[in-house]
Amino acid sequence: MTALLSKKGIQKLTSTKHAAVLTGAGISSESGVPTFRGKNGLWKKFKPEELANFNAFISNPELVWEWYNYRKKLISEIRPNPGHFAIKAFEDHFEKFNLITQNIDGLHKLAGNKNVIELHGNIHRSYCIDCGKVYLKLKISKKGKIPYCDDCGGLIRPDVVWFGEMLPQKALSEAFRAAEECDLFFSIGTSGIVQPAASLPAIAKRHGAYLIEVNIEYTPISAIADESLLGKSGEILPWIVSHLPSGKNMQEIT
Ligand code: BV8
Ligand code: ZN
Repeated sequence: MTALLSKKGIQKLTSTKHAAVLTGAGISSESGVPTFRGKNGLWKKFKPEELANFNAFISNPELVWEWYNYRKKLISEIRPNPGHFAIKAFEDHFEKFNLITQNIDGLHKLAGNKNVIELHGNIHRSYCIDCGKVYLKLKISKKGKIPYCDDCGGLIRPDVVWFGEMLPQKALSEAFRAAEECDLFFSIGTSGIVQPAASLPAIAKRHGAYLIEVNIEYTPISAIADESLLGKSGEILPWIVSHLPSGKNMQEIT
């Protein structure tokens, strides 16, 4: 593979003490998780306003649970890909490292990353909308069936952030802090559309970080990135790992 990063980019890999990464659905696409806006994206079949918002859930919990159960089942059958394992190698390499994800699939933790800032929640967690009881091992309910709380009978929902809902305060402030303090920020596999997550690369850049984007196409982030590496994260990230001073190759880390 030809050199992907510029000399300055390679130099940054060596000199950086504090790196931060923002991932979106693109990093999981090579594991088989459909993205939201890609050609066979989730939003093609469904509309976010119909599914990923609280009113949609209250008016049609069966449909929304059908959608999340479909995604939960799909995610339960897949594995992290080399892109996820490369980010685990980032965490091992950099003195200070923050991983911020918009994804709810839990694949970063499965790949071994210890600290994952989940901006939009986690599909493997649910909670009762009345008493707040958390359910970690909720079974996939039969089509048309919806789960109710065994403590109070309230409706159970996926523990994910829907459009129009606030992001978890702790996760959001950790993400903003990481973007403000890091020396090197990677934006990986995200279309850079959904706020406030999409503002993190610009915040990092404004605070002096070197901004590297990895995506199969240009996005609004490309306009401010120091380097936009066009290609699959499952190929580009292992290349970057092999150019870290610790220079592991992928066999050692998958
Ligand atoms: C909120 C969880 C306060 C659920 C999701 C300005 C400020 C604040 C809010 C807003 C604002 N303007 C508008 C809003 C409202 C809204 C918003 O941003 N709307 C957008 C559509 C304009 N934001 C919110 O509602 C947020 N809440 O801010 O609360 C508030 C409240 C009310 C009013 C104002 C403020 C909550 C947003 C969270 C929504 N939840 N997910 C679930 O998953 O079911 S969003 C979901 O979509 C993802 O989590 C992710 O964040 C987002 C999609 O993005 P991506 O991950 O980027 O995926 P996408 O498919 O778009 O792109 C994939 C990319 O990968 C592509 O670029 C592709 O080229 C690339 N790719 C594909 N394959 C590969 C690859 N790259 C590399 N390698 C590959 N192999
Ligand atoms: Zn309850």
